[in-house]
Amino acid sequence: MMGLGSTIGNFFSRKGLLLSIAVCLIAIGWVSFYLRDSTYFIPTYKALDNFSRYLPLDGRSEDETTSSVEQIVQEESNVCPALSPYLKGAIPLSFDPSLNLEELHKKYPNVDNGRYHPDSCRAQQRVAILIPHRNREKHLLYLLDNLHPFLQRQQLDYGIYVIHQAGDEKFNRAKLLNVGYIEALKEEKWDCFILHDVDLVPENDFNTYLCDTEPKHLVVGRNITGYKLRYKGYFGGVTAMTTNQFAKVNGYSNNYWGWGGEDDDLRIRVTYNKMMVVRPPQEIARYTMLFHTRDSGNTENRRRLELLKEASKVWKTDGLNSCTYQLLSVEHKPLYLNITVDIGKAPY
Ligand code: UDH
Ligand code: MN
Repeated sequence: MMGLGSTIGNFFSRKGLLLSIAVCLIAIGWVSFYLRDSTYFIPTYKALDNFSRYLPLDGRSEDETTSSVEQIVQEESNVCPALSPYLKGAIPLSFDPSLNLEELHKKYPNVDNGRYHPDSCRAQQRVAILIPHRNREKHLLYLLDNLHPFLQRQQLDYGIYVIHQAGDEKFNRAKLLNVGYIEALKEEKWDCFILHDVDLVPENDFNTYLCDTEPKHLVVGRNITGYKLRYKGYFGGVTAMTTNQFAKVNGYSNNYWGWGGEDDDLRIRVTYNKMMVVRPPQEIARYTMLFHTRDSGNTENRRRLELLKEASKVWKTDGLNSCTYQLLSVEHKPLYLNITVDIGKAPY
């Protein structure tokens, strides 16, 4: 009897052990799947895919480059550090209601046509900041007033582009950003694009406006929502993608007219192309959102769920390669380059 009892006991304890192992494995799998998305990622800025800046042929003739290896070595060693020594962390932001563009220009005389690069070192990447815009002049002033010193403290080689939608048609944030990408690349060999809402002001300059090996989402928290991520897959507001990452996903869809969905669509494109979304730590990726109500030309897009369902099927033919528009003007303002564009009419 004793023998049978212990055999049964063994059987149950072995079964129990197997069961607990299985439960543990499921739990580990679940936790790691969850963490994969929400892992806060400290950037390395290594192994980036398109950093022409490092190539000796950049901007020079072949003769000049082959002539001086020493010169190249010297320039390579002068690359700006991943973390600039001028960073200050979270300092008070500046919102001066009496500010106008002229005064702002005087405040930042070192910016030329929206462009700046550090004198003392060679920036790691060339970064274009794209801001979709219509009828938010005050927000634009506030953003520029905070962004220029912020980017300069980060020792970035950058250019700011404002892509202005002409006319009164429904707003299309995503298509404007596609236009910005295409037009900016006609002007400069940018390595990295920051897709930036006009009303989000970064609070902490450790939130570096450089691209990473994976698409980077920079807005973990906003003041108005207690600095919590809006939802797990949120990819809107401010996003950093290398020139190649953005090209790989064919940019944004051009078909989201009105508010909502275009950022989720981009996120689907990113995951469909086997890339991951990374985010800086929560304490750093903090933004102040400038107050606004819903703009009249940007009513909620009720088609967005329908469009999102099709995203993984249509991304190859709807995006950068199908972005048609009429360029109305390109103005070199002192603190930014303004692109005014007719992007057509919403079909719904
Ligand atoms: N944008 C404009 N002009 C517009 C509409 C949008 O410049 O008329 C740009 C701007 O860069 C803006 C971005 O598109 O930051 C995103 O649009 P949004 O700021 O309207 O989107 P958000 O999700 O707000 O911040 C949605 C409506 C909020 C209603 C608040 C009521 N509680
Ligand atoms: Mn907003």
